[in-house]
Amino acid sequence: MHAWPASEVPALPGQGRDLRIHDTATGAPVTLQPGPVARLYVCGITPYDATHMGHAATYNAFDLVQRVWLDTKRQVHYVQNVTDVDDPLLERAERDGLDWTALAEQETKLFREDMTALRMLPPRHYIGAVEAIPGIVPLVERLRELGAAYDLERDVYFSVESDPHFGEVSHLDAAAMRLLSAERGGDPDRPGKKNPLDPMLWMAAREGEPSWDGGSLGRGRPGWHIECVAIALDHLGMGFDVQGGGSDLAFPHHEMGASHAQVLTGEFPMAKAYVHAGMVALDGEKMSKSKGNLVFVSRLRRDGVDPAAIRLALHAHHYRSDWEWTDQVLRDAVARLERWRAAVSRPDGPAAEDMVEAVRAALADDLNAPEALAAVDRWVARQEEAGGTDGSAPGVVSRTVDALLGVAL
Ligand code: 5CA
Ligand code: ZN
Repeated sequence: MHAWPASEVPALPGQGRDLRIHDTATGAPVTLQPGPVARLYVCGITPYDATHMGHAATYNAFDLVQRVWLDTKRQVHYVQNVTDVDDPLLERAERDGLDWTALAEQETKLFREDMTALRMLPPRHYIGAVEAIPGIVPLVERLRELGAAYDLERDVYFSVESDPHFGEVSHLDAAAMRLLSAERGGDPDRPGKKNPLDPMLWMAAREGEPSWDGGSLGRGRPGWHIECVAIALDHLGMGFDVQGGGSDLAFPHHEMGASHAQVLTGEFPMAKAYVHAGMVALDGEKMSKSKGNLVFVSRLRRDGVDPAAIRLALHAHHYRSDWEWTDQVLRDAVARLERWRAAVSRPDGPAAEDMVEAVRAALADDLNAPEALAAVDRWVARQEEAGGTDGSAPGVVSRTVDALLGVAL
């Protein structure tokens, strides 16, 4: 599928810094030193509803990852999927009397518009689950040959015990895994499984549901984790730099994906860092399509909110924290945007080199966007109080905010 258009990323004076980022698997920060091409996989949406602020916050975190890398003059090879066939999508289409493909297409289109408005850098490869099926089938067949997969009725399951590293992404105990597996698309209580946690790789065709030719697997559709693995291995290969998503994906999704990939290739690890964004809540509960407590990016845009203010609202929270969306968060961001725009629209100002370095340092240190905002705020305050004579400073500030924070002033 096609992605969305890229906005320009201006080059900045001086030297970018290597990204140090918290890795869920080691529970510690790691300094990533990608080659000339950094490799990033971020899990995409399941397109059955519009982009909400939780999605936007997660994609914002990984947009910052790219911007820090681009500032070090690396290229970024970024891959994202669209889970355009899965239970929740089929269920929503059924509930609303819609054709599931039309629903997926419509919501993916809106996601692209939202991402473009927010100036999120697009993936180089944007791949739907459906288009990935021809690549998924041989992987499942291979796992079967390796004895890492087994059939149950006509479905095919992955055996978590086939990966000696299983559990090393999320570090949860068996009881917690079982609970999360039941909550997040697994079926731990299905009789006949070797281990209750074993996830489905291939679901045999069900009456009234879409299915595809699966070669020796028979007709059916892919499981969720193998979808992302097939796409990541196809476009990035093993040992890529960052596997990203919200914290609700650490288990089972990223744990299972890592195990699939590690067993398939015999290599370890799948990714050098597993990076997870915190959950955005509304009225005290995680924003989620299934609960319906949502603030949509498109709704705010329709109400006339400047997408740049939405970005600033996202940056005001550290990506790893769980936080609550409120009207005040947005009001603060709107006010900040206005002040920043006024400050950079003057023809000169106080020198900005320190600010560039402070923004760089903040982002390179586990994407500390709130600290980056504070550094810009300090320059803006100096501009408001005393001004300055440096004719290049306003331009340097606006290019820094554009290149590193994705905000066009
Ligand atoms: N298609 C799968 C990934 S392969 C999926 O999880 N789709 S999703 O539409 O449910 O979520 C898309 C991304 O948004 C995921 O990274 C998820 O972790 C993140 N996300 C979902 N809800 C929130 C939330 N309330 N706060 C922060 N991030 C969220
Ligand atoms: Zn995924």
